[in-house]
Amino acid sequence: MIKVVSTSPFSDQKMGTAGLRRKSKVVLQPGYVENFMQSIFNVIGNLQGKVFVVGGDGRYYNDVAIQKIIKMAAANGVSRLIVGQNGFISTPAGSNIILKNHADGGFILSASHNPGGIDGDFGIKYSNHTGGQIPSFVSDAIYQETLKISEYKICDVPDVDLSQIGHQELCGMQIDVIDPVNDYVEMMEQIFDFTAIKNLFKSGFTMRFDAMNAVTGPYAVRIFEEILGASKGSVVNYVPLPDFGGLHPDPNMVYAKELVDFMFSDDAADFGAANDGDGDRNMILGKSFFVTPSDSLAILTDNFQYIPAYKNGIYGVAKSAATSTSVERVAKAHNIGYYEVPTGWKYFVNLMDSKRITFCGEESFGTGSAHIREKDGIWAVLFWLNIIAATGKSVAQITEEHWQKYGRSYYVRFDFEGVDGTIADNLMADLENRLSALVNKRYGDYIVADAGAFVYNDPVDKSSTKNGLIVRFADGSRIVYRLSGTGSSGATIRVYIERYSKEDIKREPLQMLTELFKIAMLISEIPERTGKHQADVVT
Ligand code: G16
Repeated sequence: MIKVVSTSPFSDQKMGTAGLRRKSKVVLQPGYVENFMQSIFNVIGNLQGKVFVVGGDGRYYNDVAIQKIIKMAAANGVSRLIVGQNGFISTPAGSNIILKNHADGGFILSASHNPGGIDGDFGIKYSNHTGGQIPSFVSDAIYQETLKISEYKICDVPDVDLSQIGHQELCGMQIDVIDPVNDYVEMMEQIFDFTAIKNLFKSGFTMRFDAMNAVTGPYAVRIFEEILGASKGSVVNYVPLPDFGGLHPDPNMVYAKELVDFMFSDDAADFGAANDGDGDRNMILGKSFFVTPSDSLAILTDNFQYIPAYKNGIYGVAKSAATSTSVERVAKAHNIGYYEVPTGWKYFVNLMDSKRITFCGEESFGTGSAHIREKDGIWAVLFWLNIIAATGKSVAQITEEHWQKYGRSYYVRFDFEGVDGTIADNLMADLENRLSALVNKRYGDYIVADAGAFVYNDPVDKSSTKNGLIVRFADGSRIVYRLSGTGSSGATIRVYIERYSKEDIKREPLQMLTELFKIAMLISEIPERTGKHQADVVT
């Protein structure tokens, strides 16, 4: 039943920040998924005895791609696959299933926060036995393999029924279809004080969780409504749809508009939150109040003592270089380790495995801990609920008290989307060349203290990664420039701007950053080179 099919390479199967992401129509090309998967299997090598986890966020083509992967895994000699019922598994739940089952890795079919549907994006995230996504040297090897692949193996059998939980066999491979929500709920119950959160809801506390028609709907309904007692209807957009109901499942102030409008209205709930397509990102809101992901990481870290799983102490904390420096001040105050890594959750994995850090987070709406090796949207929401339950304070109170204690990093990210790839590459290369000459230069009130590329030397595997350019000013303000690695067409230039204030903590971020934005444009020549004077997305 094993068929060997001849194929020719695609030249564009290089993984980005988190796996392979392409337009759905690109992935639909005959052999596209097959070539990519066979390249992975070839790089892994001997698959006898190996166990993998497979699932996805339910987006368009999830159902087709998962059948291909199952049949190819069987043909390539994989011993066992653990598959989410109906092909669904969120990214954090997948990481947990890999770790819990000591699996050799897993495949989550998702383009994360990118829109889905035939005109949207599709993607494949590949994790190894750590439960985290593979390091760059492995993805580089896979890319090389995709460039020379000439055949793939597939079991020539009808589709597997993934609707029923249980065991089955395919071409000598065992398939276990599981309810992916169960294990995840069990893990959350072990981390947080569910009794305190139940009492919070009993006292009349209200929340709205927007699952954005994506994978976390069933997890959120089970946890927030059925177990913790949030009133029915607290979770909205909870049915995962192949095109996310036309939503752009990116939980930020722009794309989670429905939730943001509600939370800034007179009818707002006490607490609001959203997750993205595959459930690893989160956004936290209070009544007419938004918490930046950078502040959220700092606040969670500062309040670890309220959480049963962390109350006895935490290792250090890490953030991506582009994330604001809020958490650095918390790390100093608690005298714990502090690390800055390139953008990409995979860079946290070694730090977690070597017990250097417990918490980590990124400006891109990702927060998580060493309970798994991916960022975790629902975990972050539960963490906030647990702090609120323990302190009796609102989201705004908790955040404002944090600023009073530590000062505030005003922080905004500006995205310039759909830029021609060559223009973006040249812009970054030229900017890098110019940076050292900027040191000591004055721009209005700001003097450049230091400027250069961000280079990370991993303390565990000793690899070195260059990612983004940083301009630091004498007052601690920063401008970071990066090219996004998660888009599926054109280039996106991200400009992250931060300004710290110890006392002046209640101002409008955009107002506080007006001058720095002008400086950022001047230094980078973005308007002249791209024709864009304003960012397409501001978060
Ligand atoms: C992925 C990575 C994150 C990264 C984000 C943004 O998230 O896992 O570590 O911060 O992309 O990357 P970029 O700025 O390169 O677009 P996700 O949720 O998309 O898998």
